[in-house]
Amino acid sequence: MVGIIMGSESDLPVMQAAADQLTSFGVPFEMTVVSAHRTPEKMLDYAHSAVQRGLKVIIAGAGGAAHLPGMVAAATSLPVIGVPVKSSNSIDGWDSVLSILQMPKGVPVATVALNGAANAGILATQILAHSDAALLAKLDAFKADMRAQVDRMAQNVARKS
Ligand code: RP5
Repeated sequence: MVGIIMGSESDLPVMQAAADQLTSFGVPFEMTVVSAHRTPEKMLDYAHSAVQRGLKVIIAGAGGAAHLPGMVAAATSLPVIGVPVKSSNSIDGWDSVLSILQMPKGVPVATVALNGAANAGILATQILAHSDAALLAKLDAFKADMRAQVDRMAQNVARKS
């Protein structure tokens, strides 16, 4: 239901977190490498065939001059979540953040934090959950877990002070 694409295999250590998050919610996904600059035709084929292949959301990660998320968003009407990757060819990550974030009006990319692939997995699940009550319940449980973690941290801090 979710397509995870990245500009290079070198993005995998970051992008794996999106896959892990989807796995934890039981959301089916596919994951592959598609490069906007090195395989532009493959990128367009991927975007154009996404709906027929049953995808509902695309997560796209890339580093440096990161055109993959924006160009995929230009070629499909599915929601695209962009993950800026701090890659070896990145100056400091801002290049990737800004090239994914600053899309022109009409072609949005829901941009998460630098290397924030886990949030991309959560956001994709939230998009799918609006029409899936079981998935919404899993997200509610996930948020309850986070609340419990913070409660435990508060108790630890109170004990130490
Ligand atoms: C981008 O260039 C990729 O998304 C990756 O983040 C970066 C470096 O790619 P490699 O040189 O490691 O293939 O297109």
